[in-house]
Amino acid sequence: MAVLEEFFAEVRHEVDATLDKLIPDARVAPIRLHEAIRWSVFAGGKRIRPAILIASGRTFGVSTADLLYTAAAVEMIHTYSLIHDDLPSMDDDDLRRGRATCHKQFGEATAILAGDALQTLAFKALADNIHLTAETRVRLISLISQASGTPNGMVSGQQLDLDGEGNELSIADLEQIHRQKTGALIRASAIAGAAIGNATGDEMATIESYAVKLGLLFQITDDLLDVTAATETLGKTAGKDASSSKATYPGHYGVKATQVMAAKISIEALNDLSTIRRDTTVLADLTAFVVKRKN
Ligand code: GRG
Repeated sequence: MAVLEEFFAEVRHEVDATLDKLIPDARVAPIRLHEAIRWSVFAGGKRIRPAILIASGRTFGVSTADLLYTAAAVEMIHTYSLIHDDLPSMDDDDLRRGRATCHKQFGEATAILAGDALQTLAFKALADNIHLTAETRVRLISLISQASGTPNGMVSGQQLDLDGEGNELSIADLEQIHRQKTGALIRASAIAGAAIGNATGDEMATIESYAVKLGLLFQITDDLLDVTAATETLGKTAGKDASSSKATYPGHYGVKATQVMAAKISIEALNDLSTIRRDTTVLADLTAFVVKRKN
């Protein structure tokens, strides 16, 4: 895992430098908006989606430099979704990434605009990425807009989640919500790296199969952490799922059975990777990281 720690440190350094370049400086008007965006982006997120994208791209021989704009775009979309998810009209949360949520710090209207602006900055970064051909840029814009929008993307998953609150959901309903709300952007991150690396059709299908499992695993561990970890470790409010009557894996199966399920899915994800004739060590280590993560 020392190798993975080094990898994460490198991803954090490179992706944060790219984000810093792509996001207007806090001294540029309107200052309040740019301060709000930077408050949420540079609050110490794990950068797991950029890490997946970069690990996938490197698996197919792409240099980090050619992956950074896409990795930063995915992180900007993710951060916008966190800002909007925390709003009073959605999850109504006060704490995110270990600090006050964007609307608590800057007010609701500015938080909405910060999320909106992050989304458009993300698509600008994809369109303006001179490291890639025009054809690849358009392919990525299509992939990432589908993953973050509707139907079957993050926004539709969020709507299904809101609709399901307080209702008895089947495990199939729960999986559909997670596949869209959390899984779609993780899947797109892995596929984007492989697409930039011109992976073959078979390789793309395998990466997709792996990434769908990784996304599910990420959500299952998120549900487990909500029950088992403390607010200080998570940097967001623990126990939120139960207090807002959310359907979760531990709520449905119990903690022990959910842990067994996570171990089984991670083995299946690793099996997918073992069929690719490339060095997939970092992607495999990332799978283990998702299972063992503490926040
Ligand atoms: C508002 C359109 C819209 C979508 C919101 C991301 C999301 C969809 C909701 C967040 C609610 C939530 C806790 C989902 C569970 C999984 C998840 C996305 C956790 C947060 O992602 P991490 O752990 O966060 O990667 P960091 O802060 O490390 O980047």
